[in-house]
Amino acid sequence: MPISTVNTSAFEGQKPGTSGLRKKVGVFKQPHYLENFIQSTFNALGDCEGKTLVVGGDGRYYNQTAIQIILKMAAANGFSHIWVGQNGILSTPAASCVIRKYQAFGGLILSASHNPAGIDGDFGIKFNTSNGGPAPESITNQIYQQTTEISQYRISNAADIALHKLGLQNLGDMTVEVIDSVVDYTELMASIFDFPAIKALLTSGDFSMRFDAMHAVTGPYAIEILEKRLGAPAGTVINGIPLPDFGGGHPDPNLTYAEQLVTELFSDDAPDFGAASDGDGDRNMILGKQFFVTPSDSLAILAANAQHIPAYKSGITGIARSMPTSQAADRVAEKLGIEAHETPTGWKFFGNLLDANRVTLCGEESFGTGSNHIREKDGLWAVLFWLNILAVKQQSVAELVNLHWQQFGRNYYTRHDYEGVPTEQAEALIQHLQTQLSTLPKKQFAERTVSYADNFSYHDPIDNSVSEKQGIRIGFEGGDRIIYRLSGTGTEGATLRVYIESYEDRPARLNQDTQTALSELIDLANQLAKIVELTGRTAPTVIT
Ligand code: VG1
Ligand code: CO
Repeated sequence: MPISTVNTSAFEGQKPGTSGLRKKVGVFKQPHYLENFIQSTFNALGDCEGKTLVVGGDGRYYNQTAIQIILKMAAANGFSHIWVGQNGILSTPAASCVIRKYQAFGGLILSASHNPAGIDGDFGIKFNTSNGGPAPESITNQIYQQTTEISQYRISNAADIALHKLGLQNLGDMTVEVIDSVVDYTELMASIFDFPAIKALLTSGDFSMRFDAMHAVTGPYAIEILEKRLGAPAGTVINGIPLPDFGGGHPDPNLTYAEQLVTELFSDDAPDFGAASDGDGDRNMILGKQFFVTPSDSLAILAANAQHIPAYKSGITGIARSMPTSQAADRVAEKLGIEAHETPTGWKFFGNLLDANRVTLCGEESFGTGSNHIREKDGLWAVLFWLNILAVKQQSVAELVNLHWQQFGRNYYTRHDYEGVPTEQAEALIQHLQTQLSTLPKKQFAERTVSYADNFSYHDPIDNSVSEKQGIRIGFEGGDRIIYRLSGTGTEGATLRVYIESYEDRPARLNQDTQTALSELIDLANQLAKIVELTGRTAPTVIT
C-alpha cells in the first residue's frame, strides 16, 4: 500500500499541558496540525517498527476523523498492530486498562476531558506509555521539541477502517483490531469489587441511586455495570447517551456543572446516593442525600476503608495526592503507618510511585481518584468503591463522612477558579506573589502565622527528576494553606485556581458551611494576590 511523505512546517504552541495537547477543534482541523503532532509523538518515541498501540477517545466531535488519520500514520510509521475501541470509543480509564491488559507499547487517547465539545468546542490528544499512564515530562518535552523541528510526516493512502465492525482488519501491513469498548473494563471492575454485595444493596429496595453520565463517554460503561451487571433499575443512569457535543453541556462533575444531578440530590425526596463523571470518564463526584463529599475527603475516606474492598483487603502501601489536594489523606496515611506523597497536579506524576508499589491509592482535589489497577484516575471505579463501602457498612454517605471527621478531624476545603483571565494579568499576579514569597515566613495575619511560602518543586523519589514552579504555596502553622496556580488544561486565556484549606478537630465545629468556615482565609488569599486589583474580578467563576 503506497505511503506518502508530506512536507510540512512547524506550528507554534504544540506543547502538551497538564494532560496532553488541548486546543479548539478549529485549531486541530487546520491542514497538517493533527498530523504534525502525531508524527512528532512518533519521532519522540524513536523506532516504531513492529510496535503496538491502543487508540480511542471520548467520542466528542472530530474523534473518528482524527482516529482514521492516526491509524494511517501509525501504519506508515511501522506499527504492526492497533487496538481501537468500537466507533472510536474508549474512556480514559478503559484505555489505560486495555494498554496494560494487552501489553501494548502505548496508547493515544483523544479527549479534552470536561472541556465543552462540538464544532466550536475543544479537542485533545495525549500519549500514554506501556504502563497505561500519561507520558512523563521527559517524553512530553521531547514531543514538544519534535513539534518545533518537524518538516515531514508519513501517512498511508489506504482506505478508512470500519470502526463499527468488531474484529481484525488490515491497513497496509498493519492490523487493526476493533474491540468492544466496555468489556475489558467491566471485567477489571468485577475483579476489584464485591459485585454480589453491591448488587444486593442496589436491589434491596431500600437504596436508590442516580448516576449522571452528562452525555459523555461513561454512559455505556455505567449502563453496562450499574444497570445490567449490578441490577440497578433502568433509569439509574441519566444522560447516558454519548453525544458528539455532550448535549451542549459542560461535562465537569462538580456542584456548578452537574446541576441536574445536584438539584435532585438536594431535593426533599433525594436518592441515597448520587454520582457523576466527566467527558472522558476519569473524574467522579460523590453525593449523598443532601450531602456533598469533597474529592479530597473522598480520597481519605476510601483509604480509611480500603480493607473492606476485595482488591485492597490485605492493605494499601501508601497514598499520593496532588499538592493542592487537602491534607485529609495524610492523616489517614499517618494512622495506617504508610507512606504519604505530595506530587504536582496531573496524573502523570503518580505513575512512578504506582509502578514502584510505593502507593496504592492516588487522588486530586479536581474530582480525580484512582489506584494501582490502572494508571489513570477512574470515575466509575470511585463510584463502585463508594457503593462497596456503603454495602459493607450499611451506613449513609453523611454518616460515613461525619464519623470520619470525628475520628480524623475535618479539612475544610474550597477551590476558587477565575476563568478566562487575560494571560498577562494572570502571569503578573503569579509574579506578584512570587516576589513576596521570601518576606512571608513568620509573618502574622490575624491569628495565623506563615510557616513557609514557596513555589512548589517536586523531586520524584523514583527517577530523581525535578519539576519546578508547580504552584505557589503559603502554609500556616497548624496546617492551613493557600495555594495558587494557573491551569494547564484551558484553551482560552488563563484560569487562576486558588485552593484554600483549614483543619478543624473541635467537635462543635465540624459541621459548618465551608465558605463560612474558610471566609477569613479566602479574604486573605484575595488580599495577598491582589486578585481584584490585578484582574478586575470581584468573584470567582466557579467555586468547588
Ligand atoms: C486540571 C486539574 C488536574 C487534572 C487535570 C486533568 O488541570 O486541576 O487536577 O489532573 O485537569 O484532568 P489544570 O492544569 O487545569 O488545573 V482531566 O479529567 O481534564 O484529564
Ligand atoms: Co477527565
